[in-house]
Amino acid sequence: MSIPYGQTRTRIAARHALIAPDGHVKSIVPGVTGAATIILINEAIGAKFAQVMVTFESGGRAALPANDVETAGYFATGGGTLTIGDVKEKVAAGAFFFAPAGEAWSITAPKAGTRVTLFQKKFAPVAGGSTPPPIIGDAAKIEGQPFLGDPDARLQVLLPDVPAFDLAMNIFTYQPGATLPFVETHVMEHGLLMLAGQGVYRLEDSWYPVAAGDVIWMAPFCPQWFVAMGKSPASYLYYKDVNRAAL
Ligand code: UGY
Ligand code: MN
Repeated sequence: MSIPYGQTRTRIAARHALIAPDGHVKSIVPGVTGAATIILINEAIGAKFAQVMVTFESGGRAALPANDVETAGYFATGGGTLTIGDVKEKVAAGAFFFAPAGEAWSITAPKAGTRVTLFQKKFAPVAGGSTPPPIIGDAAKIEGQPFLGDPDARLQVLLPDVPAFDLAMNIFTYQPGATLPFVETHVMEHGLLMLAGQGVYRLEDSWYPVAAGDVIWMAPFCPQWFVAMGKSPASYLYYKDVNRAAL
């Protein structure tokens, strides 16, 4: 669908944002070469994490150093070689990974057009707590569970939901007509990428038509609700900060 001249569906509000693909502008990011890198969400918008989309050319690579930042990633298309510390695997579309703070990681030999979404945050250690391990997995092998009892709204929890992890990365898939069961308002922040289908997202007091490729930022306490619409299931990948003390 072509966008009328001088218009966009993108909306940047104080406590939420809808970022439509027509407005993307590339950034040069140290460690990433041979790729189009779009910083979609970060501290500049008011978030406490970053959401970055990297689309590789053949011969591209991403090699990020060990520091206090942890990264969760998802391969929407393509594939390549993923290395986290001394763990190395060939991965394909649907692969996900977690690179803990303190581990260098890289994506090398990507197929041309490989698109990876990265969620990054500074790890919040807990005194006496353990540190999360590196993870490489395949979303196709993670069964979607009915969300609050609804078999038409299924949640795949990609990373272990244990106290060592201070972030979650999930995939939510809705049959047409399925909804979030109520308007959620919670302390956790979200970054979201629509992977497939379409629907309407409520963010605070605005309702937005959304479709595959759209990105959403929800600040803490942003009231949120979704209904899937159209003739095929809608699904989205999302980030959430979890498992840490209130103060
Ligand atoms: O995990 C969540 O908070 C999820 N139910 N939120 C959302 O899909 N907007
Ligand atoms: Mn939520």
